[in-house]
Amino acid sequence: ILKPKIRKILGNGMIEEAAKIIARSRFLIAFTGAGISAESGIPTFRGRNGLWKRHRPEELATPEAFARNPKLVWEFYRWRMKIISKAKPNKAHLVLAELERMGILKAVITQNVDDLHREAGNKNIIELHGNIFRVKCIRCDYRENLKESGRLEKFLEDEDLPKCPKCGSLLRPDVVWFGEALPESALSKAFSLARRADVCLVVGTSGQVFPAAYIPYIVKDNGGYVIEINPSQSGITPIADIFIRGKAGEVMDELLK
Ligand code: BV8
Ligand code: ZN
Repeated sequence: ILKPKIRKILGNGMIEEAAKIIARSRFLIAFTGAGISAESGIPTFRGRNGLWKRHRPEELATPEAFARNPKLVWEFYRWRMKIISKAKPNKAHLVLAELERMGILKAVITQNVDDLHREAGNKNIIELHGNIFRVKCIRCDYRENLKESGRLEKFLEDEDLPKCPKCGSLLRPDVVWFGEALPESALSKAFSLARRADVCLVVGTSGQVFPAAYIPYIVKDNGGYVIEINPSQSGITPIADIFIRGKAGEVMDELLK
């Protein structure tokens, strides 16, 4: 792994440094994970009280799990959809929207399925793992964004297995499960953005899920800077030029000051 150019100085000595690098950047991208939504009240996956502590991902976020027990998988996703539909973007999301409005942030590449970057006002968003408010048919090409179609409320009250209005087959969450390929167009767009970026702001990811976690490595391999914000070290920290130990909402509030 390429040795970071700047010594990692923990704490907020780095916030000014990071703010300068972001302000001077030519092509800034953000790469976000569940941690950026933690302060919006959405549980992360691998943290202390993360989702995968209480549930086993192999039982809930794989095609085999859905084939074996669609009812259990839909219970899990409806439960998450209820929490996420009540969640609001936090300061970290809002700062990314502001950076895009200022013309500094070119794109947000997110692993999150919670739609909070869109709610915060970002326009150029790449959703590598899909979107929890979208459902798709397991058989035909039917897809529906329940938020846009206004059917979300009713869908969440329902306890039955949702059926495709076109062909009657089962509907599934339009998210990427383990063992499934990421959407080709999203992945290739994300990789080309990462190759163009001179700075990548990595927020709230443990950096353990691939191929998404390659994004900061690609920026690094192309001579770009990696700035990471996370309360604890992650799989990305070894290649971060700047590691700011802290919560996304709090640190990013400082970034814009
Ligand atoms: C693929 C679904 C191939 C949607 C998710 C062995 C066996 C099987 C598979 C593999 C294997 N080894 C590698 C693999 C591949 C596998 C993988 O990477 N597994 C890992 C776990 C080892 N990847 C896949 O299966 C991918 N597909 O490879 O397909 C293929 C190719 C071609 C053709 C066919 C097949 C698919 C990966 C996508 C899986 N889907 N979720 C959903 O239900 O949400 S994964 C899940 O993890 C989420 O999508 C999430 O986005 C993603 C990454 O997690 P993070 O976002 O990083 O969240 P995490 O909880 O881990 O970390 C939170 C961080 O926030 C922590 O660092 C914490 O410190 C920090 N934090 C906490 N509070 C705050 C904070 N930060 C800032 N502020 C705070 N306040
Ligand atoms: Zn169908």
